[in-house]
Amino acid sequence: MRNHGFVKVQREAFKEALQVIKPSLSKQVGDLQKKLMVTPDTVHLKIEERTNGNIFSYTFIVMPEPYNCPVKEEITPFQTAETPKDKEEMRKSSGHTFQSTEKNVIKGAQTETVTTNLSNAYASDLLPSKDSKDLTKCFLLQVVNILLNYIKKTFDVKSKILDFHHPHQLLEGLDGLDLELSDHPESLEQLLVDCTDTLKYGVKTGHPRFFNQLSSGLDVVGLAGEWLTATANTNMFTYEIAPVFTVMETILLKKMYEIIGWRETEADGIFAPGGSISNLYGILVARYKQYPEIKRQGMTALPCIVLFVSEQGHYSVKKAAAILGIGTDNVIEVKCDERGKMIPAELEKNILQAKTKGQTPFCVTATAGTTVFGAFDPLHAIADICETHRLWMHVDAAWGGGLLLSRNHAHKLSGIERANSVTWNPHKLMGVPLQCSAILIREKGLLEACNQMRAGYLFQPDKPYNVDFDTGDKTIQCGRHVDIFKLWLMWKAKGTRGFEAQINRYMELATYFYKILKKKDNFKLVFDAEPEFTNVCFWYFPPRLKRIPKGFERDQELQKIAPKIKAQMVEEGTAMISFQPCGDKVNFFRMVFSNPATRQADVDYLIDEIERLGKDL
Ligand code: ABU
Repeated sequence: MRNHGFVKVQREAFKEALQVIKPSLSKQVGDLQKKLMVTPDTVHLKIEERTNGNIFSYTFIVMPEPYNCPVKEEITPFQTAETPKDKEEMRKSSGHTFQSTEKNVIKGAQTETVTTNLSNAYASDLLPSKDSKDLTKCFLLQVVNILLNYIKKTFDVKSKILDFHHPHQLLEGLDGLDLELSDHPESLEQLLVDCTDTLKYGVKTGHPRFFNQLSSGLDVVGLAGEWLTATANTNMFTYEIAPVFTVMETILLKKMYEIIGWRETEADGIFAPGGSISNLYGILVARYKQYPEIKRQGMTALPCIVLFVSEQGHYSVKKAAAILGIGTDNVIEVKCDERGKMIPAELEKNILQAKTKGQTPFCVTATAGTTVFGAFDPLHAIADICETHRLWMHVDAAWGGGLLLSRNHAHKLSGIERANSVTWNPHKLMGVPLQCSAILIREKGLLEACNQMRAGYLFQPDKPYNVDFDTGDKTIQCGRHVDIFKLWLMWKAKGTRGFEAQINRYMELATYFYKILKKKDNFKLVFDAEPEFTNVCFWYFPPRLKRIPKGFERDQELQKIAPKIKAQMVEEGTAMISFQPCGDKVNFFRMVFSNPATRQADVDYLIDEIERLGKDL
């Protein structure tokens, strides 16, 4: 019999478990051998009875927060298997022993408490297996219960963001969590334990004090959308198999063109797997527009083409150049001002220099919301230069695109309407569950012309519907995940104004944070001016460092401060914030607001926490 990491249980926990088990059974419990496994989310009680050489085992999963719907309880004795071979034999001979009745549901004062036995049931006993509706329901409700407990903890500011372990510890296996795969099936009970433990050792990215990434938060409606999407389990390449989702995509793309300021009849787009791939699309289409022969003849047909991005632009632009055979040497980095914005005069200078060298400029990638500083490039000035030199203008608004929904702040992206293509990730500022990223192209037809391969088995022109909705041949993929439904559902739930309110609040929090730091003499802002976006970059100076004069020696020490504070923060699981060096600036923290659960009190907490962890460094 597999040991799931049972622990000796505390008296209180055992009593708690017994309370939810049938009273008649709990009377007998004293005569039996008992084992309890307690995880933060469940209490597993395993009882073994040895009679005439047979071992009977009863396993109960007692959920502390039971789901509120009728599920069955079944306690079915079964002979335990000692080895994987026994287990397989037993499985073959018994079929599933789970039998359900509507009786014996134990009701607490407020909610219904459910126990069920899944230790002897397997995935093959679930639907579509015959007579398995009840078991399937029971299993899935248990999963939902595990997820609900996790969601509740996520929003509980007192719960740890993570229970940090090193990779080798996860590889070796932790108490109750064994990541190795076996040749034999595990019970549904074990799968539930695995689900619980997977979440236990993960990171709660929706926790109010998770500030580590641009994408954070846990939107419950978005989550519901993701569940539905997984249930539908279809593919976006044709209307034929994703009729509702492909039409939803068209509707959302239209909304995004309108928000950017494009006419729907002209524009085109697709949802892609992340901002980097969306940027890849922008550059791919830019090159195709200028050199359609690339599709058949490849790079040998082209001159030495070059593109431009600011030194604060996203690294995916270089990645795209490498993938597309352009080469990273042919990505020219344009200097930024002290706020991290591309300097238009530098762009112009770089374009002229490239031409003098015999290179052929074809594209400029401007950034609306840089990853570290949250800077917005001056889009009108860049558009003017692109027009003068006939260059494709791509705007990477993966991070900043959401700001277009705020009437107070949309002006920071003024000029985006002049772009030829735009990357916009609703999974960042808009808080849509990962992943959800769009590439939007101002000229209709280019995406398809560039990527179309006309696979006869998918894109038959003689289908009984408007095949314009078979969007799959516009993409560089074949199979495409449905990323649209969660965004559509969230938009329904919030309305455009709901997104706006959420985003305005992030901006207010960023200003609040900035103002506090400005008053504190042990913190120093990387930029003195008010934040333009939700990024606020800063250093923390422990008292010891304040005594060292500004210069190389102090920088060497300062470089170590943010990593040390972060490591301790992660170890204790109290908060998460990212840090990085940038150019000549040694490691500094990047605070960022995109988490709807964050309140002012969490911002205050973070400052206190950095001081607590850093004061003696
Ligand atoms: N550019 C991808 C996201 C980076 C971040 O979350 O910090």
